[in-house]
Amino acid sequence: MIAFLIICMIADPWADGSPAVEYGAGAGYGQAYYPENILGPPDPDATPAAPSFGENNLLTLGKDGSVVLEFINNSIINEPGVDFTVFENVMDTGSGYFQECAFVEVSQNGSYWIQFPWNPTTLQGLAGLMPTTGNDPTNPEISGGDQFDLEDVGLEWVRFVRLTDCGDAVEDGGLFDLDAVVAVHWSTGIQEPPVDINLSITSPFTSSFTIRTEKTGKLSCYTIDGRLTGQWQINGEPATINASALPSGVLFFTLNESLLQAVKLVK
Ligand SMILES: [Ca+2]
Ligand SMILES: [Ca+2]
Ligand SMILES: [Ca+2]
Ligand SMILES: [Ca+2]
Repeated sequence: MIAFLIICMIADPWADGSPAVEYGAGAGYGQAYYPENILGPPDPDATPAAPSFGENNLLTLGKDGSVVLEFINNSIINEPGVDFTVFENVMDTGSGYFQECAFVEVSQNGSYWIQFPWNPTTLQGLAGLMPTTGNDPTNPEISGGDQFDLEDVGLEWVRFVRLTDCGDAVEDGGLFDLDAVVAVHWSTGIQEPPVDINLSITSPFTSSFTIRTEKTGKLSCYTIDGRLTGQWQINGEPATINASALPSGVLFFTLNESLLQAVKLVK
């Protein structure tokens, strides 16, 4: 009971650590303040017309650069609606938003990642689209920022979020500057990953994926509504599997007792 109370006292909705960063071309801004400048709440002084700009609040990832945030004293959990929000220093110029975008992935164990699907026309599903309001960052109705629902990737909880600068994949304003990632729905219970880390599938994939495992068995693929869409015999060696017949979106794979998820992108 005492341990439970202590955990409740120290737990918070903010990201708690950053176990990995890879800078790309043009990075540098904010590195002297990393990781503190991307942990905790977003810049409380940010507004849409005057967004955050200090190096003590922002980290520029650089072209194709990436950073991992870890939630240590809390997990982000899936409840109805938005489960976490990413804050960048998006500016409302009066005639539109100045946007610098990043891909968003989530993970339960920090080694197996699922990317949020995104729309190349509207850019919905990326981070770096919506300004920070300066209001309560844990309330998605008033916080601004880019909001994500774990329902969209079929996960009930995650402890890691990875942001990757979109580089040349998206026509945006330039380089993504991360301010913060904040849990909206969260739990103090630290959950152990159910995924067997000796089994992995490349995600996202388009026409084929690679499965790596030391096990043998029947690999089955299901859609999010439970429809069986493919089966393959696995012999314990890394294998590239033709996935052109699989539908796009979130897919579930089972091999013996292990359950994995992966995302097939629209071709
Ligand atoms: Ca936390
Ligand atoms: Ca949700
Ligand atoms: Ca920016
Ligand atoms: Ca910050």
